[in-house]
Amino acid sequence: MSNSENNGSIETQTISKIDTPKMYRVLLLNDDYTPMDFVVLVLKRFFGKNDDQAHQIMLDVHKKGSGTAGFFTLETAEMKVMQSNQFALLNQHPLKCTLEEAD
Ligand code: TYC
Repeated sequence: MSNSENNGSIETQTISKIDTPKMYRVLLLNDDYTPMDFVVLVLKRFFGKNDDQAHQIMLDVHKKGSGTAGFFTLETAEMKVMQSNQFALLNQHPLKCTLEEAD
């Protein structure tokens, strides 16, 4: 039953599991060798960040060891991880991207 067809006055707030797919956090991991500008480029190219956002996230990862590039459904998260890791490999940087289930 949808929220609006409960033939009554009280609007229920039931949201089915089908409507709320699990979300996944895509993480960037720090390392000592990948140039900062390359990390910024990855965030802009694959995660749709602007220059300021990308710099902020990169610095956060640099200081804390890891940081969030974005939240996506599993298919999209897996694709972003693959693209980022492949791009890093191609450019011979050790940058690693991974994903985890978000809560
Ligand atoms: N720590 C790297 C450096 O000092 C920069 C860096 C930031 C690398 C974020 C990876 O995910 C990363 N050049």
